[in-house]
Amino acid sequence: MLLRKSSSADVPSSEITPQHAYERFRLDRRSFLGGAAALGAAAIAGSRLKSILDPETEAHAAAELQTVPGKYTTSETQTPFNKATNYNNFYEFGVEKDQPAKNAHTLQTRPWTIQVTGMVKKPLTIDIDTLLKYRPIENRVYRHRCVEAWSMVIPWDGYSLSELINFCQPLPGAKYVQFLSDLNRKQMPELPSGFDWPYSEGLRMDEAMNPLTLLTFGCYGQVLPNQNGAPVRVIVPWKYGFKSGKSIVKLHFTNKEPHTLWNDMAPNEYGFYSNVNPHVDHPRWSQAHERRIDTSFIPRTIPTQMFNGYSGQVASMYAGMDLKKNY
Ligand SMILES: Nc1nc2c(c(=O)[nH]1)N[C@H]1C(S)=C(S)[C@@H](COP(=O)(O)O)O[C@H]1N2
Ligand SMILES: [Mo]
Repeated sequence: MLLRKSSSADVPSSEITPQHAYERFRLDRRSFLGGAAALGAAAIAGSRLKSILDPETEAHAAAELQTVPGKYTTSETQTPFNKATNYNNFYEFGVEKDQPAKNAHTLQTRPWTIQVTGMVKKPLTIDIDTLLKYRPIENRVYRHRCVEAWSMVIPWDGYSLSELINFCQPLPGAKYVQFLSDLNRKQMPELPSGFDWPYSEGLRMDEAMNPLTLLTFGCYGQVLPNQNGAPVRVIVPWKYGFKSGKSIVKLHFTNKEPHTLWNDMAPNEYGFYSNVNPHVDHPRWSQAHERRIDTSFIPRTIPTQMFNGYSGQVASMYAGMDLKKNY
């Protein structure tokens, strides 16, 4: 609806790109945010002018999201956009780190709906553009720690997943939520065999409701690049990156621990919890340190923090649990 491919007269045909559709979308978001609208008009004029003067900014400016500053933001040096969008795990588009950036352009992110099923009072199918407008989009800079012992610092844009969960009203018996990613073999010509697609992940209900858990639509103030999980993904910053499913099409509420792709593949290596924990090593490598991918030419090796540095927000959820057993 908002992202109609327009051939409207105000845009020269040479410039009809999805970016212009995004610009229209950005205007719509601004009207949703009401109070921010007045500020917005000047900003748009400014960014238009900038993109005319500097074609380099065009691609970036076009997919901008209107965001408000978020909580839980780290001030650590951010990973540059180019690194965060060219070094990815998104196996549906190839298993090498540089493949998603090359291949994920085939993913079509409109129209896109998210289904909410299982143990909820209000099962629903919701359009991505409705979801985008449901709450103001916050910018939150999170540490992002892959189980492969590298990490980034990424400014994500979204709102707490709890906002959507509250809307759906889980039944008292719902103890877990499963996240299913899109599976479209036509749009995923590199889909590797040997995996139980679609990608699936899950959280315990209290983890899903934790305010840190982010329903994520963008990064760096822009809509998510496809390789980062467009148009919507989950970010669970105190867990290893694989818990943060990309390109989500379904949330399923259940009373038992859902199956997850990596846990099915290698249960001794990838537990259901997968909290970042420097004291619990992966069977094949240490988790005590990580390679921080940021502005330095060669990634620095730094100590890994318990719960990726989010103990204050999450440790109480695991009180009394043996985290060596529940890895
Ligand atoms: N659908 C899907 N989601 C996924 C993955 C994947 O292969 N497919 N990889 C996971 C892993 S291992 C990590 S580390 C993060 C990477 O997110 P990023 O590429 O945006 O940094 O996405 C996670 N979500
Ligand atoms: Mo990962």
